[in-house]
Amino acid sequence: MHKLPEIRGRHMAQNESILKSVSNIRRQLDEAEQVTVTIALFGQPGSGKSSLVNKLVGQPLASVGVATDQTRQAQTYHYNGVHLVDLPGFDTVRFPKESFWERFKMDSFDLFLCVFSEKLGSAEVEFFSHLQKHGRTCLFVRNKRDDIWDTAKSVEDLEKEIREDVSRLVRAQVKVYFTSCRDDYGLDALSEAIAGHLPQAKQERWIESAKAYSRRFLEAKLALCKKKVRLNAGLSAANAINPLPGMDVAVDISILLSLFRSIKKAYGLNDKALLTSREFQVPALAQLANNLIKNATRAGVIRLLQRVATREITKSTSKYIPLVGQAIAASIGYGITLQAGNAYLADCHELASAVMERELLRRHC
Ligand SMILES: Nc1nc2c(ncn2[C@@H]2O[C@H](COP(=O)(O)OP(=O)(O)O)[C@@H](O)[C@H]2O)c(=O)[nH]1
Ligand SMILES: [Mg+2]
Repeated sequence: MHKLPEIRGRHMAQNESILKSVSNIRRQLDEAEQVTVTIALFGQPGSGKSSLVNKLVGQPLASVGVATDQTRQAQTYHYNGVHLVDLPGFDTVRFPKESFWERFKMDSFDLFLCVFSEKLGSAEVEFFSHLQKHGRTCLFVRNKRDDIWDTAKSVEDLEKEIREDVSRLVRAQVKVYFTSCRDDYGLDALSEAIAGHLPQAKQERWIESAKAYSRRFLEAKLALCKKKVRLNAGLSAANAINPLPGMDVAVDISILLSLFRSIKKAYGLNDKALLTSREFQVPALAQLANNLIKNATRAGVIRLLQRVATREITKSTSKYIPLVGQAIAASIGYGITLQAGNAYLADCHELASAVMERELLRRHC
């Protein structure tokens, strides 16, 4: 009996520590959720800006091949915290250079992409010099690399000429990224370069939202999602409001549900594509694709949790590294939700990797 106050004291301390960890996790997740990446694309109509927008995020956001009116407004495309802005022509009658900067809030962009497919125009050169003056970062993207061809010269020589020509025109030694929206050439290097020019938090937003064109990028997505699973597992276990039938464990299923959906989104796996795209209908992948849809429902989350719970309950929970606060990490609810989250993530990663291997194979054939 005399031990009671001490135990109660320990309980209170534990509760306090849980509350503190929960608010820490929530803050971390909220902060990450609010991070956005805003990238401007500029360049001649027909150079492939709309195509690049779609390719970079892997979603059909912009209409391709639509003759663009140089005097129109800026066009913004949103995907999962990434905003891609197709800027109108610089220094036109409607948007003269004097007011362009303020009008299109140039200071709000994280990065600029100058997209061209022919000789760089004088408007692009002038706009770049404004960007330089304001200390803004601009990457040069020579799109339609598949069109670079000459009977007398190699593609490498032609690329070198283009690089030298751009550097001469903008009077600076600049790197040129060669891309093709037709065969996906160079999209991996461009996307990685975009990530590399962003500060840490924005880099994570980019990695989460952009389409992966390399195994390395896919691995970076995996690492980010693992971190998300860990944090959400902690939150779900601490928020325990849904008892799992037949088990002495409760978790917050809605947290896991939205976690699963955000993982699916990070891998660009939307339900419509999973159900209809030929990509996922090959026998080896169809079952996996189906599971990803089924498991991202309330019933699916519960099923997955129960499956891992039976296994986890018999194991010691002490092995969990207390990354999200000692008390939560030691709980069985945390262990189960962590395992379920990682199982869902592993399936998404496996499917995305299989699709990427097929894409890489096609590209190198
Ligand atoms: N061959 C080739 N055509 C491309 C490439 N990127 C875009 N296109 C085509 O070029 C045209 C203009 O593309 P679009 O993205 O609408 O250019 P925008 O006017 O700059 O937005 C369309 O017919 C595209 O299909 C590419 O890398 N290679
Ligand atoms: Mg366009």
